[in-house]
Amino acid sequence: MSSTSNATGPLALSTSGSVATHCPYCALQCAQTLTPAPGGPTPVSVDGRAFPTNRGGLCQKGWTSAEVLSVQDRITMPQIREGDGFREASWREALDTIEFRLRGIQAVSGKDAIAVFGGGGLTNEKAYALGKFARVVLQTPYIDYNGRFCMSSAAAASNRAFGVDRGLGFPLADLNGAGAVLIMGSNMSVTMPPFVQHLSGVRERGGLIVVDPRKSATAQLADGGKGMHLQISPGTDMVVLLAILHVLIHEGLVDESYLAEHTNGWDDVKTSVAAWWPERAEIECGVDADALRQAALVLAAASPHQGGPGAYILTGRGMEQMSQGTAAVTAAINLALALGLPGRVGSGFGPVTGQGNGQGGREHGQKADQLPGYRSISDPAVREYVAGVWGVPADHLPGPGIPAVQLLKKLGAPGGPRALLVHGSNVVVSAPNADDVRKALARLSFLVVCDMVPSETALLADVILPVTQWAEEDGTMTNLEGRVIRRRTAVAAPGEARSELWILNRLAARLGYPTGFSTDPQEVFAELALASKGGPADYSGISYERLDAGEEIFWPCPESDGEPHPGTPRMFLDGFNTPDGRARMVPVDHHGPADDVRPDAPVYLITGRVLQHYQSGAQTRRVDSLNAAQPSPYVEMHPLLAERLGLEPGAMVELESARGVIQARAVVSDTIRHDTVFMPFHWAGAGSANRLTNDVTDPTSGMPEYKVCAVAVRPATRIGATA
Ligand SMILES: Nc1nc2c(c(=O)[nH]1)N[C@H]1C(S)=C(S)[C@@H](COP(=O)(O)OP(=O)(O)OC[C@H]3O[C@@H](n4cnc5c(=O)[nH]c(N)nc54)[C@H](O)[C@@H]3O)O[C@H]1N2
Ligand SMILES: Nc1nc2c(c(=O)[nH]1)N[C@H]1C(S)=C(S)[C@@H](COP(=O)(O)OP(=O)(O)OC[C@H]3O[C@@H](n4cnc5c(=O)[nH]c(N)nc54)[C@H](O)[C@@H]3O)O[C@H]1N2
Ligand code: SF4
Ligand SMILES: [Mo]
Repeated sequence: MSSTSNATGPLALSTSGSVATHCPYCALQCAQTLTPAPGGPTPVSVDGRAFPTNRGGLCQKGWTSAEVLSVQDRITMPQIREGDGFREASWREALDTIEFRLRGIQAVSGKDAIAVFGGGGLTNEKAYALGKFARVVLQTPYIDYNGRFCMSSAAAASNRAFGVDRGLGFPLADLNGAGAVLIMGSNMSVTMPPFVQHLSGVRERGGLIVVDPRKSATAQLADGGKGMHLQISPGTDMVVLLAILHVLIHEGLVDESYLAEHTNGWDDVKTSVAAWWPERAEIECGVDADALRQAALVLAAASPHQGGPGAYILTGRGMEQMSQGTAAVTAAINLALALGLPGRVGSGFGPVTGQGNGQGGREHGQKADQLPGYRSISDPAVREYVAGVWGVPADHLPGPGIPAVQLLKKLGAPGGPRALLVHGSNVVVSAPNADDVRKALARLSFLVVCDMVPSETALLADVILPVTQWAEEDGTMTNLEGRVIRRRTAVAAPGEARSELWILNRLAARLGYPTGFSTDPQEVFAELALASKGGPADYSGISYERLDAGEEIFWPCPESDGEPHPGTPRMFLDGFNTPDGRARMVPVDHHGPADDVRPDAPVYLITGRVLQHYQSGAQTRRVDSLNAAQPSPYVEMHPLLAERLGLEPGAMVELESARGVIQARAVVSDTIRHDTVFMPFHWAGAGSANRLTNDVTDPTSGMPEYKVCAVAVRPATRIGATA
């Protein structure tokens, strides 16, 4: 069989065959130009391309992204398990096997016995096709995806407050004019380096406020009079937000007329923060009461109702990946509303979306309770409409499933799914309480993983299917601003790697749906646009023609009879997406981490990222230069803690939580609090951070509490000693 053919050809920009596309990794989706380089060290060469978000810049991962196309262990043929290893198989044999096993499991255990796990890195087209495949072909409620680990708390809070969730409600470049930007637990200097250009204006004005238990690279941007760093105790962001709102009320600095005109629920919120005076907050969050007051004054002075140039509140995973994540984001929204920021040009609120298509991934139906267009699978009218687009009766569609962590726990358990199809996630490294996840996968009767590389999760599969990756496929992605962008083919995929659209088409045909699953991304997009029509995430006015003509389109962009709808760069200028057009303010209170420090686990563990590695590391650990810069897992700790433990920098340290034990190298740095250690989660094996993390979840969003748990810390050689 020859290499895969992508249905839509590349958009050649020049005679050299260069192609305009975007980076495979994060939600900034930096613009790249790829030039085929036959015979070169990588199949294409990569250049940054001028674009409003990255302005030509790329980070180290972006510059080296082409190396992943031709890594030595790239999967180029289907693989079928044989004993402890795999043997190569033809597509026919692999698909025969999958059909036979899925049919057998369904016959014995019913439709609910098959589950699907998707990813926020999939194109809009693939995410849509996967959601449709689960509901129409497998008829299983059990589909969810890794966006649950990422954006679910921000999404739940935004949906509740505004009636819609689009990450940033404004173009990134708007940040340049702000007088104040409050960043709650995002480290974009490391996680999206080109983003930082848009903070230069606010830094010049001295208005950058970064809340992080570490003096992260982003917190350091506030040094030298550029702003403030509030070095909170882990898990106490909400306290900071409640105290700032308390100060604003006390000082008469809230935007009363905006609140009266555009919100409901303000009185209850006002009452709820009455008890959060700064001195009380200081005890909880460890930030000086005066610094909290100062932060409130900086934000107020920049806000439009005080005649300021504008203010923004941005949230990241540092605040959201908590068992109270939805409430914390709600507190941030309440503060933004009290300052009159959302829906005003030059001000705003927004979570910083993480994965390449973390936005589109949550709009087109991979989420357990959602159909395309960001609509509820429980809404009879929505079911009727989407089922109509899909050519099935509404009662053919299953009901809502369960969130990712709960789904992983249920795998192979009595009455739980017996088979799992994974598309775009490496859960044994990235899911919380990873040792339990590994056990759950082992309980399955049948595991299929689609991937480009043998990830740790793929290595546990019964069948691995080789897929195309970014430079080898056409599609669309939706970036952190809600801007829909084109991914374009620059090179053919190696061997027999196939697009997931083709795989889903073939499986659908075998399982009884010979039509309805197009392999052409442009056709899939047109269907997705139709399926989204009328929903909050309305793409019905967007087409490949418009995108390829160079139009900048942000959703919602409904279909229109007359002039094409221009899209919506700035949200809420005409009111919120609620029935009465007002934002809903909901009082929230702080309860702190579920797994709090105690005598046998006296140190907080917080987790996050380094510049060179992406997520579970499946891609970036295969790139030599990235690996050379960040070769192995580490534990960052304060010199005082290291001294107390008798640890030299570079020594091996052991961490133990209620869930597991890991060992990694100690990195000693005074940028972290004394009572806290930090670990990146990009590695598998003995230093895998998620063997320690807590799989408790937020009751509203299902978001796990990745960002904080309690650990004992000891030198790796001295078993039993604790800090
Ligand atoms: N290099 C790189 N870039 C990436 C990714 C990657 O894996 N690697 N992944 C992408 C994805 S999917 C995502 S979601 C984004 C994530 O982007 P970020 O949210 O910027 O990343 P994190 O490093 O997970 O967390 C940010 C910060 O939260 C801090 N933190 C820990 N606990 C707390 C707390 O209790 N409160 C507060 N306020 N802060 C806390 C950490 O110290 C860290 O500096 O990055 C995207 N970009
Ligand atoms: N402790 C801790 N854990 C965390 C976090 C944290 O901050 N702390 N952050 C969480 C967050 S925000 C996220 S987003 C998750 C992410 O963690 P994962 O869900 O594991 O994400 P990736 O590592 O990006 O895994 C993507 C996999 O899909 C493959 N892949 C890429 N593109 C495609 C495609 O188009 N099709 C298919 N089939 N495969 C593809 C890649 O090779 C890789 O193996 O990690 C979470 N885990
Ligand atoms: S910031 Fe994100 S999108 Fe930009 S080059 Fe780096 S990984 Fe790619
Ligand atoms: Mo993420």
